Amino acid sequence: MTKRSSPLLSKAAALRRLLARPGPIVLGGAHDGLTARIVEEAGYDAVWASGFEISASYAVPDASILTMTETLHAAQIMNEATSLPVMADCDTGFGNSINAIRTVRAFAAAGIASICIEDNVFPKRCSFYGGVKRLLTDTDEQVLKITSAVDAAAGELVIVARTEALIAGLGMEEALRRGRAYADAGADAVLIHSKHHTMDEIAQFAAEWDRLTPLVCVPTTYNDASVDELARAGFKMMIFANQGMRAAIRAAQDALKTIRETGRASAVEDRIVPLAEVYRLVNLAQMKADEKEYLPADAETVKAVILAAGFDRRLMPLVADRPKAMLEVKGKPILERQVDALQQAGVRPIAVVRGYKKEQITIPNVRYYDNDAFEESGELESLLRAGAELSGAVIVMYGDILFDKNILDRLLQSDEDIALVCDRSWPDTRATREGASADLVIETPTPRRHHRFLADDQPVRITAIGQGLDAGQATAEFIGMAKLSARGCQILGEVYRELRDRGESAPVHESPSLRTAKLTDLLHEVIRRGHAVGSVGIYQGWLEVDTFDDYRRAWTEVG
Ligand code: SPV
Ligand code: MG
Repeated sequence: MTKRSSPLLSKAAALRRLLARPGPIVLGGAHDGLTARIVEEAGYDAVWASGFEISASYAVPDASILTMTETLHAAQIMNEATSLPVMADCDTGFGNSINAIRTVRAFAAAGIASICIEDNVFPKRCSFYGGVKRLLTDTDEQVLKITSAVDAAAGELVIVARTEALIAGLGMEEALRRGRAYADAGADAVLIHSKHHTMDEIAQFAAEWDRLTPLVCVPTTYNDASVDELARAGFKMMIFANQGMRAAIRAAQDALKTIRETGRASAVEDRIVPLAEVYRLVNLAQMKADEKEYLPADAETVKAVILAAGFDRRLMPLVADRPKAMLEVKGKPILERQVDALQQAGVRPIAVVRGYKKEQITIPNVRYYDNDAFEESGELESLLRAGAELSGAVIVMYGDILFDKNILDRLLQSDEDIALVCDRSWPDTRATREGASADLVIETPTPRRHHRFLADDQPVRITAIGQGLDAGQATAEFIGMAKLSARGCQILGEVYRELRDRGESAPVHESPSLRTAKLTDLLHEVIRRGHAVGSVGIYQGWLEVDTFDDYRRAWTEVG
Protein backbone atom coordinates (compact mmCIF):
# COMPACT_ATOMS: atom_id res chain seq x y z
CA MET A 1 0.00 0.00 0.00
CA THR A 2 1.18 3.53 -0.71
CA LYS A 3 1.73 5.20 2.62
CA ARG A 4 1.01 8.86 3.09
CA SER A 5 2.03 10.28 6.41
CA SER A 6 -0.15 12.92 7.93
CA PRO A 7 1.69 15.39 10.16
CA LEU A 8 1.03 15.15 13.88
CA LEU A 9 1.42 18.90 14.27
CA SER A 10 -0.65 21.52 12.50
CA LYS A 11 1.49 23.73 10.29
CA ALA A 12 0.77 26.67 12.59
CA ALA A 13 2.09 24.63 15.53
CA ALA A 14 5.12 23.60 13.46
CA LEU A 15 5.87 27.27 12.74
CA ARG A 16 5.46 28.14 16.42
CA ARG A 17 8.03 25.44 17.19
CA LEU A 18 10.44 26.96 14.71
CA LEU A 19 9.91 30.33 16.38
CA ALA A 20 10.69 28.85 19.79
CA ARG A 21 13.87 27.12 18.64
CA PRO A 22 17.17 29.03 18.35
CA GLY A 23 18.43 30.15 14.94
CA PRO A 24 16.91 31.97 11.99
CA ILE A 25 13.81 30.92 10.03
CA VAL A 26 14.37 31.46 6.31
CA LEU A 27 11.33 31.87 4.03
CA GLY A 28 11.26 31.65 0.22
CA GLY A 29 8.68 33.52 -1.86
CA ALA A 30 6.25 31.58 -4.04
CA HIS A 31 2.98 32.13 -5.87
CA ASP A 32 1.72 28.68 -6.84
CA GLY A 33 2.06 24.99 -6.09
CA LEU A 34 5.11 24.46 -8.26
CA THR A 35 7.07 27.39 -6.85
CA ALA A 36 6.13 26.40 -3.29
CA ARG A 37 7.54 22.95 -3.98
CA ILE A 38 10.71 24.45 -5.43
CA VAL A 39 11.10 26.55 -2.24
CA GLU A 40 10.78 23.40 -0.14
CA GLU A 41 13.29 21.43 -2.24
CA ALA A 42 15.77 24.31 -1.98
CA GLY A 43 15.83 23.82 1.79
CA TYR A 44 13.84 26.77 3.12
CA ASP A 45 12.05 26.57 6.46
CA ALA A 46 8.75 28.05 5.28
CA VAL A 47 7.00 29.42 2.20
CA TRP A 48 6.12 33.11 1.83
CA ALA A 49 2.92 33.36 -0.21
CA SER A 50 3.93 36.70 -1.65
CA GLY A 51 1.28 39.25 -2.60
CA PHE A 52 3.77 40.74 -5.05
CA GLU A 53 4.29 37.36 -6.80
CA ILE A 54 0.65 36.28 -6.72
CA SER A 55 -0.38 39.63 -8.23
CA ALA A 56 2.34 39.35 -10.86
CA SER A 57 1.17 35.85 -11.74
CA TYR A 58 -2.19 37.43 -12.61
CA ALA A 59 -0.23 40.11 -14.51
CA VAL A 60 -1.60 42.87 -12.25
CA PRO A 61 0.24 45.30 -9.93
CA ASP A 62 0.63 44.55 -6.23
CA ALA A 63 -1.98 47.06 -5.17
CA SER A 64 -4.94 45.33 -3.43
CA ILE A 65 -6.34 44.48 -6.84
CA LEU A 66 -6.76 40.80 -6.03
CA THR A 67 -9.45 39.87 -3.54
CA MET A 68 -9.12 38.01 -0.27
CA THR A 69 -10.53 34.84 -1.85
CA GLU A 70 -8.09 34.99 -4.77
CA THR A 71 -5.21 35.33 -2.33
CA LEU A 72 -6.60 32.53 -0.15
CA HIS A 73 -6.97 30.26 -3.17
CA ALA A 74 -3.34 30.87 -4.16
CA ALA A 75 -2.17 30.22 -0.59
CA GLN A 76 -4.20 27.02 -0.42
CA ILE A 77 -2.62 25.71 -3.62
CA MET A 78 0.83 26.43 -2.19
CA ASN A 79 -0.09 24.87 1.14
CA GLU A 80 -1.24 21.66 -0.57
CA ALA A 81 1.94 21.44 -2.62
CA THR A 82 4.38 21.69 0.27
CA SER A 83 4.89 20.14 3.67
CA LEU A 84 6.34 23.45 4.89
CA PRO A 85 4.31 26.00 6.83
CA VAL A 86 3.00 28.80 4.61
CA MET A 87 3.00 32.44 5.72
CA ALA A 88 0.45 34.29 3.62
CA ASP A 89 0.94 37.93 2.77
CA CYS A 90 -2.49 39.39 3.51
CA ASP A 91 -1.58 43.04 2.85
CA THR A 92 -4.02 45.21 4.85
CA GLY A 93 -6.13 42.24 5.96
CA PHE A 94 -8.34 43.17 2.98
CA GLY A 95 -10.02 46.10 4.75
CA ASN A 96 -10.66 47.06 8.36
CA SER A 97 -10.74 44.85 11.49
CA ILE A 98 -13.96 43.21 10.40
CA ASN A 99 -12.30 42.09 7.16
CA ALA A 100 -9.19 41.03 9.10
CA ILE A 101 -11.24 38.76 11.39
CA ARG A 102 -12.81 36.98 8.42
CA THR A 103 -9.38 36.73 6.76
CA VAL A 104 -7.88 35.04 9.83
CA ARG A 105 -10.74 32.55 10.05
CA ALA A 106 -10.61 31.68 6.36
CA PHE A 107 -6.84 31.18 6.27
CA ALA A 108 -6.86 29.20 9.53
CA ALA A 109 -9.63 26.94 8.21
CA ALA A 110 -7.48 26.25 5.12
CA GLY A 111 -4.57 25.09 7.31
CA ILE A 112 -2.36 28.07 6.49
CA ALA A 113 0.22 28.51 9.28
CA SER A 114 0.50 32.27 9.38
CA ILE A 115 -0.67 35.55 7.91
CA CYS A 116 1.02 38.93 7.73
CA ILE A 117 -0.96 42.17 8.07
CA GLU A 118 0.64 45.53 7.25
CA ASP A 119 -0.28 49.08 8.25
CA ASN A 120 -0.82 50.48 4.75
CA VAL A 121 -4.32 51.86 4.19
CA PHE A 122 -6.56 49.89 1.84
CA PRO A 123 -5.98 49.77 -1.11
CA LYS A 124 -2.26 49.22 -0.49
CA ARG A 125 0.53 50.01 -2.91
CA CYS A 126 3.62 47.81 -3.17
CA SER A 127 6.34 49.19 -0.91
CA PHE A 128 8.75 49.69 -3.80
CA TYR A 129 6.53 51.55 -6.25
CA GLY A 130 7.78 55.12 -6.69
CA GLY A 131 5.51 58.11 -7.26
CA VAL A 132 2.49 56.71 -5.41
CA LYS A 133 0.77 58.22 -2.40
CA ARG A 134 1.72 56.43 0.84
CA LEU A 135 -0.73 56.58 3.70
CA LEU A 136 -0.57 54.43 6.83
CA THR A 137 -3.52 53.51 8.98
CA ASP A 138 -3.71 55.45 12.22
CA THR A 139 -1.72 53.51 14.85
CA ASP A 140 -4.67 53.10 17.24
CA GLU A 141 -6.83 51.68 14.50
CA GLN A 142 -4.02 49.35 13.38
CA VAL A 143 -3.56 48.16 16.97
CA LEU A 144 -7.26 47.27 17.03
CA LYS A 145 -6.85 45.45 13.72
CA ILE A 146 -3.89 43.43 15.05
CA THR A 147 -5.84 42.71 18.26
CA SER A 148 -8.82 41.50 16.23
CA ALA A 149 -6.56 39.19 14.20
CA VAL A 150 -4.77 37.85 17.30
CA ASP A 151 -8.13 37.17 19.00
CA ALA A 152 -9.51 35.42 15.91
CA ALA A 153 -6.33 33.31 15.62
CA ALA A 154 -6.82 32.08 19.23
CA GLY A 155 -3.18 31.06 19.69
CA GLU A 156 -3.06 28.87 16.58
CA LEU A 157 -2.45 30.83 13.35
CA VAL A 158 0.75 32.92 13.67
CA ILE A 159 0.03 36.65 13.27
CA VAL A 160 2.82 38.79 11.84
CA ALA A 161 2.31 42.55 12.12
CA ARG A 162 4.22 44.65 9.60
CA THR A 163 4.97 48.31 9.70
CA GLU A 164 5.67 50.40 6.62
CA ALA A 165 6.75 53.44 8.63
CA LEU A 166 10.30 53.42 7.17
CA ILE A 167 8.98 52.89 3.61
CA ALA A 168 6.58 55.82 4.07
CA GLY A 169 9.46 58.01 5.30
CA LEU A 170 8.04 58.49 8.78
CA GLY A 171 11.39 57.87 10.49
CA MET A 172 12.87 55.40 12.94
CA GLU A 173 11.02 56.67 16.01
CA GLU A 174 7.62 56.24 14.34
CA ALA A 175 8.67 52.80 13.11
CA LEU A 176 9.67 51.74 16.62
CA ARG A 177 6.52 53.27 18.13
CA ARG A 178 4.33 51.31 15.73
CA GLY A 179 6.33 48.12 16.07
CA ARG A 180 6.09 48.21 19.85
CA ALA A 181 2.34 48.94 19.74
CA TYR A 182 1.73 45.91 17.49
CA ALA A 183 3.92 43.68 19.66
CA ASP A 184 2.04 44.85 22.73
CA ALA A 185 -1.25 44.05 20.94
CA GLY A 186 -0.14 40.41 20.87
CA ALA A 187 1.43 40.00 17.40
CA ASP A 188 3.58 36.85 17.25
CA ALA A 189 6.26 38.67 15.20
CA VAL A 190 6.90 42.18 13.88
CA LEU A 191 8.06 42.78 10.33
CA ILE A 192 10.04 45.96 9.76
CA HIS A 193 10.13 46.77 6.08
CA SER A 194 12.79 48.93 4.42
CA LYS A 195 13.80 49.93 0.91
CA HIS A 196 17.31 50.99 1.80
CA HIS A 197 20.16 49.51 -0.22
CA THR A 198 22.01 48.45 2.90
CA MET A 199 20.82 46.71 6.02
CA ASP A 200 21.85 49.64 8.22
CA GLU A 201 18.32 50.97 8.64
CA ILE A 202 16.78 47.74 9.81
CA ALA A 203 19.88 46.90 11.86
CA GLN A 204 19.33 50.14 13.76
CA PHE A 205 15.68 49.22 14.29
CA ALA A 206 16.72 45.83 15.64
CA ALA A 207 19.35 47.41 17.89
CA GLU A 208 16.70 49.61 19.48
CA TRP A 209 14.05 46.88 19.68
CA ASP A 210 13.08 46.36 23.28
CA ARG A 211 10.41 43.72 23.11
CA LEU A 212 10.65 39.90 23.20
CA THR A 213 8.55 39.67 20.04
CA PRO A 214 10.77 38.30 17.24
CA LEU A 215 11.64 40.49 14.24
CA VAL A 216 11.18 39.77 10.54
CA CYS A 217 12.90 41.41 7.54
CA VAL A 218 12.69 41.28 3.74
CA PRO A 219 16.17 41.72 2.23
CA THR A 220 15.06 42.72 -1.27
CA THR A 221 16.80 46.09 -1.72
CA TYR A 222 19.58 45.40 0.81
CA ASN A 223 20.31 42.20 -1.07
CA ASP A 224 23.91 41.98 0.08
CA ALA A 225 22.87 41.17 3.63
CA SER A 226 23.28 37.49 4.45
CA VAL A 227 21.08 35.36 6.66
CA ASP A 228 23.89 35.16 9.20
CA GLU A 229 24.42 38.91 9.26
CA LEU A 230 20.70 39.55 9.64
CA ALA A 231 20.44 36.94 12.38
CA ARG A 232 23.37 38.53 14.21
CA ALA A 233 21.65 41.90 13.86
CA GLY A 234 18.71 40.45 15.79
CA PHE A 235 16.33 39.12 13.13
CA LYS A 236 14.54 35.83 13.59
CA MET A 237 12.93 35.55 10.14
CA MET A 238 14.23 36.57 6.72
CA ILE A 239 11.92 36.53 3.72
CA PHE A 240 13.50 36.14 0.26
CA ALA A 241 10.26 37.37 -1.20
CA ASN A 242 10.46 37.41 -4.99
CA GLN A 243 13.84 36.21 -6.32
CA GLY A 244 12.43 32.86 -7.54
CA MET A 245 9.85 34.55 -9.71
CA ARG A 246 12.34 37.09 -11.05
CA ALA A 247 14.66 34.24 -12.05
CA ALA A 248 11.79 32.43 -13.79
CA ILE A 249 10.75 35.57 -15.69
CA ARG A 250 14.25 36.08 -17.03
CA ALA A 251 14.59 32.39 -18.03
CA ALA A 252 11.18 32.28 -19.75
CA GLN A 253 11.77 35.56 -21.61
CA ASP A 254 15.14 34.37 -22.81
CA ALA A 255 14.01 30.89 -23.91
CA LEU A 256 10.85 32.02 -25.68
CA LYS A 257 12.67 34.84 -27.47
CA THR A 258 15.42 32.49 -28.63
CA ILE A 259 12.95 29.93 -29.97
CA ARG A 260 11.06 32.64 -31.82
CA GLU A 261 14.27 33.96 -33.32
CA THR A 262 15.82 30.63 -34.30
CA GLY A 263 12.53 28.92 -35.14
CA ARG A 264 13.44 25.75 -33.25
CA ALA A 265 13.12 24.56 -29.68
CA SER A 266 16.44 22.71 -29.71
CA ALA A 267 18.13 26.12 -29.49
CA VAL A 268 17.23 26.33 -25.80
CA GLU A 269 17.49 22.66 -24.86
CA ASP A 270 20.62 23.27 -22.79
CA ARG A 271 18.94 25.92 -20.60
CA ILE A 272 15.57 24.34 -19.89
CA VAL A 273 14.80 21.45 -17.56
CA PRO A 274 13.95 18.14 -19.22
CA LEU A 275 10.29 17.11 -19.20
CA ALA A 276 11.22 14.42 -16.70
CA GLU A 277 12.05 17.13 -14.18
CA VAL A 278 8.52 18.49 -14.49
CA TYR A 279 7.16 14.96 -14.05
CA ARG A 280 9.24 14.60 -10.89
CA LEU A 281 8.14 17.94 -9.45
CA VAL A 282 4.46 17.12 -9.94
CA ASN A 283 5.05 13.62 -8.48
CA LEU A 284 3.89 11.63 -11.47
CA ALA A 285 5.32 8.49 -9.88
CA GLN A 286 2.80 8.80 -7.04
CA MET A 287 -0.07 9.09 -9.51
CA LYS A 288 1.10 5.93 -11.28
CA ALA A 289 1.35 4.06 -7.99
CA ASP A 290 -2.15 5.25 -7.07
CA GLU A 291 -3.48 4.09 -10.43
CA LYS A 292 -2.09 0.63 -9.80
CA GLU A 293 -3.56 0.48 -6.35
CA TYR A 294 -6.88 2.21 -6.75
CA LEU A 295 -8.08 1.71 -10.35
CA PRO A 296 -9.69 -1.57 -11.36
CA ALA A 297 -7.26 -3.86 -13.14
CA ASP A 298 -9.52 -4.12 -16.17
CA ALA A 299 -9.84 -0.35 -16.54
CA GLU A 300 -8.59 -0.77 -20.12
CA THR A 301 -11.60 -1.00 -22.41
CA VAL A 302 -12.33 -4.47 -23.70
CA LYS A 303 -14.30 -5.14 -26.87
CA ALA A 304 -16.19 -8.28 -27.84
CA VAL A 305 -16.73 -10.30 -30.99
CA ILE A 306 -19.55 -12.84 -30.94
CA LEU A 307 -19.42 -15.53 -33.61
CA ALA A 308 -22.99 -16.27 -34.68
CA ALA A 309 -22.73 -17.07 -38.40
CA GLY A 310 -23.05 -20.86 -38.48
CA PHE A 311 -25.97 -23.15 -39.22
CA ASP A 312 -26.46 -26.23 -37.01
CA ARG A 313 -28.48 -29.01 -38.61
CA ARG A 314 -28.90 -30.81 -35.29
CA LEU A 315 -31.37 -28.16 -34.13
CA MET A 316 -33.73 -28.35 -37.13
CA PRO A 317 -36.55 -27.45 -37.32
CA LEU A 318 -36.03 -25.05 -34.38
CA VAL A 319 -33.53 -23.11 -36.44
CA ALA A 320 -35.46 -23.20 -39.72
CA ASP A 321 -36.35 -19.51 -39.50
CA ARG A 322 -33.61 -18.07 -37.32
CA PRO A 323 -29.97 -18.57 -36.43
CA LYS A 324 -29.19 -20.52 -33.29
CA ALA A 325 -28.10 -17.38 -31.43
CA MET A 326 -31.65 -16.01 -31.79
CA LEU A 327 -33.27 -19.01 -30.13
CA GLU A 328 -35.25 -17.69 -27.22
CA VAL A 329 -34.73 -18.98 -23.74
CA LYS A 330 -37.60 -17.80 -21.54
CA GLY A 331 -38.52 -15.00 -23.91
CA LYS A 332 -35.00 -13.69 -24.53
CA PRO A 333 -32.68 -14.77 -27.34
CA ILE A 334 -29.32 -16.28 -26.36
CA LEU A 335 -27.49 -13.50 -28.18
CA GLU A 336 -29.38 -10.80 -26.31
CA ARG A 337 -28.46 -12.48 -23.01
CA GLN A 338 -24.82 -12.44 -24.07
CA VAL A 339 -24.94 -8.79 -25.10
CA ASP A 340 -26.59 -7.87 -21.77
CA ALA A 341 -23.89 -9.69 -19.79
CA LEU A 342 -21.09 -8.06 -21.77
CA GLN A 343 -22.60 -4.60 -21.41
CA GLN A 344 -23.05 -5.07 -17.67
CA ALA A 345 -19.38 -5.98 -17.40
CA GLY A 346 -18.43 -2.74 -19.20
CA VAL A 347 -17.37 -4.50 -22.42
CA ARG A 348 -17.89 -2.32 -25.47
CA PRO A 349 -18.19 -2.06 -28.37
CA ILE A 350 -19.75 -5.44 -29.11
CA ALA A 351 -19.57 -6.88 -32.61
CA VAL A 352 -21.59 -9.81 -33.95
CA VAL A 353 -20.62 -11.83 -37.01
CA ARG A 354 -23.79 -12.94 -38.78
CA GLY A 355 -24.24 -15.46 -41.57
CA TYR A 356 -27.16 -17.90 -41.61
CA LYS A 357 -30.50 -15.98 -41.54
CA LYS A 358 -28.59 -12.81 -40.83
CA GLU A 359 -31.65 -10.59 -41.24
CA GLN A 360 -33.10 -12.20 -38.11
CA ILE A 361 -30.36 -10.74 -35.94
CA THR A 362 -31.58 -7.28 -35.06
CA ILE A 363 -30.26 -6.56 -31.58
CA PRO A 364 -29.64 -2.82 -31.10
CA ASN A 365 -26.34 -1.21 -30.03
CA VAL A 366 -24.03 -3.80 -31.56
CA ARG A 367 -21.85 -3.68 -34.66
CA TYR A 368 -22.48 -6.22 -37.38
CA TYR A 369 -20.11 -8.05 -39.67
CA ASP A 370 -21.31 -10.66 -42.16
CA ASN A 371 -19.85 -13.96 -43.28
CA ASP A 372 -22.10 -14.76 -46.21
CA ALA A 373 -19.95 -17.77 -47.06
CA PHE A 374 -20.90 -19.40 -43.75
CA GLU A 375 -21.85 -22.69 -45.38
CA GLU A 376 -18.45 -23.43 -46.82
CA SER A 377 -16.26 -21.71 -44.24
CA GLY A 378 -15.40 -22.14 -40.57
CA GLU A 379 -15.39 -20.05 -37.41
CA LEU A 380 -11.98 -18.64 -38.16
CA GLU A 381 -13.25 -17.13 -41.38
CA SER A 382 -16.09 -15.49 -39.40
CA LEU A 383 -13.61 -14.11 -36.89
CA LEU A 384 -11.59 -12.61 -39.71
CA ARG A 385 -14.66 -10.76 -40.99
CA ALA A 386 -14.55 -8.85 -37.69
CA GLY A 387 -10.79 -8.32 -38.13
CA ALA A 388 -11.24 -4.56 -37.57
CA GLU A 389 -12.11 -5.34 -33.94
CA LEU A 390 -9.03 -7.47 -33.34
CA SER A 391 -6.78 -4.81 -31.88
CA GLY A 392 -6.50 -4.00 -28.19
CA ALA A 393 -8.18 -6.29 -25.69
CA VAL A 394 -11.10 -8.31 -27.03
CA ILE A 395 -13.38 -11.08 -25.83
CA VAL A 396 -14.21 -13.66 -28.48
CA MET A 397 -17.20 -15.91 -27.82
CA TYR A 398 -19.41 -18.37 -29.59
CA GLY A 399 -22.97 -17.17 -30.15
CA ASP A 400 -24.57 -20.28 -28.67
CA ILE A 401 -23.32 -20.30 -25.09
CA LEU A 402 -25.05 -19.21 -21.90
CA PHE A 403 -22.89 -18.50 -18.88
CA ASP A 404 -22.89 -17.16 -15.31
CA LYS A 405 -21.80 -13.56 -15.01
CA ASN A 406 -18.85 -14.40 -12.75
CA ILE A 407 -17.28 -16.44 -15.57
CA LEU A 408 -16.99 -13.31 -17.67
CA ASP A 409 -15.60 -11.37 -14.69
CA ARG A 410 -12.93 -14.03 -14.13
CA LEU A 411 -11.92 -13.90 -17.78
CA LEU A 412 -11.72 -10.09 -17.73
CA GLN A 413 -9.33 -10.29 -14.78
CA SER A 414 -6.88 -12.55 -16.60
CA ASP A 415 -3.64 -10.85 -17.57
CA GLU A 416 -2.59 -13.51 -20.08
CA ASP A 417 -2.25 -12.37 -23.71
CA ILE A 418 -4.41 -15.28 -24.78
CA ALA A 419 -6.76 -16.77 -22.18
CA LEU A 420 -9.42 -19.43 -22.67
CA VAL A 421 -12.20 -20.25 -20.22
CA CYS A 422 -11.95 -23.97 -19.49
CA ASP A 423 -14.45 -26.07 -17.57
CA ARG A 424 -12.63 -28.43 -15.22
CA SER A 425 -15.71 -30.51 -14.53
CA TRP A 426 -14.84 -32.45 -17.69
CA PRO A 427 -13.05 -35.36 -15.92
CA ASP A 428 -16.04 -35.69 -13.54
CA THR A 429 -18.76 -35.49 -16.18
CA ARG A 430 -17.26 -36.98 -19.33
CA ALA A 431 -18.88 -40.34 -18.71
CA THR A 432 -22.29 -38.71 -19.21
CA ARG A 433 -21.17 -36.87 -22.35
CA GLU A 434 -20.34 -39.88 -24.50
CA GLY A 435 -20.58 -39.01 -28.18
CA ALA A 436 -20.97 -35.26 -27.70
CA SER A 437 -18.36 -33.15 -29.48
CA ALA A 438 -16.32 -31.09 -27.07
CA ASP A 439 -13.31 -28.79 -27.49
CA LEU A 440 -10.98 -30.49 -25.05
CA VAL A 441 -7.79 -29.14 -23.55
CA ILE A 442 -4.81 -30.44 -21.64
CA GLU A 443 -3.49 -28.03 -19.06
CA THR A 444 -0.23 -27.75 -17.20
CA PRO A 445 0.42 -27.88 -14.34
CA THR A 446 -2.43 -30.37 -14.05
CA PRO A 447 -5.13 -28.63 -12.02
CA ARG A 448 -5.73 -30.29 -8.67
CA ARG A 449 -8.96 -32.23 -8.62
CA HIS A 450 -11.38 -31.46 -5.81
CA HIS A 451 -10.06 -27.91 -5.51
CA ARG A 452 -12.67 -26.75 -7.90
CA PHE A 453 -13.55 -23.48 -6.17
CA LEU A 454 -10.02 -22.27 -5.55
CA ALA A 455 -8.41 -19.83 -7.94
CA ASP A 456 -5.21 -21.12 -9.54
CA ASP A 457 -2.23 -20.13 -7.45
CA GLN A 458 0.07 -20.15 -10.46
CA PRO A 459 -0.64 -19.59 -14.15
CA VAL A 460 -2.15 -22.63 -15.81
CA ARG A 461 -1.27 -23.00 -19.48
CA ILE A 462 -2.86 -25.05 -22.23
CA THR A 463 -0.55 -27.49 -23.99
CA ALA A 464 -3.05 -29.12 -26.37
CA ILE A 465 -6.51 -28.32 -27.72
CA GLY A 466 -8.94 -30.10 -30.06
CA GLN A 467 -11.97 -32.35 -30.33
CA GLY A 468 -9.77 -35.33 -31.08
CA LEU A 469 -7.83 -35.28 -27.81
CA ASP A 470 -7.95 -38.41 -25.71
CA ALA A 471 -10.99 -37.78 -23.48
CA GLY A 472 -9.21 -39.51 -20.60
CA GLN A 473 -6.19 -37.25 -20.80
CA ALA A 474 -8.10 -33.98 -21.22
CA THR A 475 -8.17 -31.91 -18.06
CA ALA A 476 -10.94 -29.52 -19.11
CA GLU A 477 -13.28 -28.37 -21.88
CA PHE A 478 -12.92 -25.01 -23.66
CA ILE A 479 -16.33 -23.33 -23.36
CA GLY A 480 -16.01 -21.06 -26.41
CA MET A 481 -15.06 -17.88 -24.58
CA ALA A 482 -11.60 -16.36 -24.86
CA LYS A 483 -9.82 -13.08 -24.21
CA LEU A 484 -7.04 -11.65 -26.32
CA SER A 485 -4.83 -8.74 -25.31
CA ALA A 486 -3.42 -6.41 -27.95
CA ARG A 487 -0.38 -8.70 -28.07
CA GLY A 488 -2.67 -11.76 -28.19
CA CYS A 489 -4.41 -10.32 -31.27
CA GLN A 490 -1.01 -9.76 -32.86
CA ILE A 491 0.07 -13.35 -32.17
CA LEU A 492 -3.12 -14.77 -33.68
CA GLY A 493 -2.66 -12.52 -36.71
CA GLU A 494 0.95 -13.58 -37.21
CA VAL A 495 0.17 -17.30 -36.97
CA TYR A 496 -2.81 -16.94 -39.29
CA ARG A 497 -0.70 -15.19 -41.93
CA GLU A 498 1.94 -17.90 -41.67
CA LEU A 499 -0.72 -20.57 -42.28
CA ARG A 500 -2.19 -18.64 -45.18
CA ASP A 501 1.23 -18.25 -46.79
CA ARG A 502 1.59 -22.03 -46.61
CA GLY A 503 -1.43 -22.37 -48.92
CA GLU A 504 -5.12 -22.08 -48.12
CA SER A 505 -5.94 -25.67 -49.04
CA ALA A 506 -3.45 -27.26 -46.64
CA PRO A 507 -5.12 -28.91 -43.61
CA VAL A 508 -4.96 -27.00 -40.33
CA HIS A 509 -4.90 -29.31 -37.32
CA GLU A 510 -8.36 -30.97 -37.31
CA SER A 511 -9.78 -29.12 -40.33
CA PRO A 512 -9.16 -29.92 -43.99
CA SER A 513 -8.27 -26.32 -44.94
CA LEU A 514 -7.67 -22.87 -43.53
CA ARG A 515 -11.02 -21.72 -44.92
CA THR A 516 -12.93 -24.33 -42.94
CA ALA A 517 -10.73 -24.09 -39.84
CA LYS A 518 -12.13 -23.56 -36.35
CA LEU A 519 -10.82 -21.18 -33.72
CA THR A 520 -9.37 -24.17 -31.86
CA ASP A 521 -7.34 -25.15 -34.94
CA LEU A 522 -5.66 -21.76 -34.96
CA LEU A 523 -5.12 -21.94 -31.18
CA HIS A 524 -3.44 -25.34 -31.66
CA GLU A 525 -1.03 -23.75 -34.13
CA VAL A 526 -0.42 -20.88 -31.71
CA ILE A 527 0.48 -23.33 -28.92
CA ARG A 528 2.63 -25.39 -31.29
CA ARG A 529 4.72 -22.31 -32.01
CA GLY A 530 5.48 -21.94 -28.30
CA HIS A 531 3.17 -19.03 -27.47
CA ALA A 532 1.57 -19.12 -24.02
CA VAL A 533 -2.17 -19.79 -23.96
CA GLY A 534 -3.57 -19.40 -20.45
CA SER A 535 -6.47 -21.26 -18.92
CA VAL A 536 -9.09 -19.57 -16.76
CA GLY A 537 -10.45 -22.56 -14.88
CA ILE A 538 -14.12 -22.77 -13.93
CA TYR A 539 -16.34 -25.56 -12.68
CA GLN A 540 -19.60 -25.67 -14.67
CA GLY A 541 -21.90 -22.61 -14.70
CA TRP A 542 -22.33 -22.51 -18.49
CA LEU A 543 -23.97 -24.42 -21.31
CA GLU A 544 -23.80 -24.63 -25.05
CA VAL A 545 -26.95 -25.05 -27.13
CA ASP A 546 -26.09 -27.72 -29.72
CA THR A 547 -28.92 -30.19 -29.37
CA PHE A 548 -32.56 -30.42 -28.30
CA ASP A 549 -31.36 -31.73 -24.97
CA ASP A 550 -29.10 -28.70 -24.51
CA TYR A 551 -31.98 -26.40 -25.37
CA ARG A 552 -34.25 -28.12 -22.84
CA ARG A 553 -31.53 -27.81 -20.21
CA ALA A 554 -31.22 -24.13 -20.98
CA TRP A 555 -34.91 -23.66 -20.15
CA THR A 556 -34.56 -25.41 -16.81
CA GLU A 557 -31.23 -23.88 -15.78
CA VAL A 558 -31.48 -20.28 -16.96
CA GLY A 559 -33.26 -17.94 -14.57
C1 SPV B 1 5.53 40.65 -1.03
O1 SPV B 1 6.31 39.78 -1.42
O2 SPV B 1 4.42 40.81 -1.52
C2 SPV B 1 5.90 41.54 0.04
C3 SPV B 1 7.30 41.80 0.24
O3 SPV B 1 5.04 42.09 0.68
S1 SPV B 1 7.66 43.20 -0.65
O4 SPV B 1 7.27 42.96 -2.01
O5 SPV B 1 9.09 43.35 -0.51
O6 SPV B 1 6.93 44.30 -0.10
MG1 MG C 1 3.19 42.06 -0.22
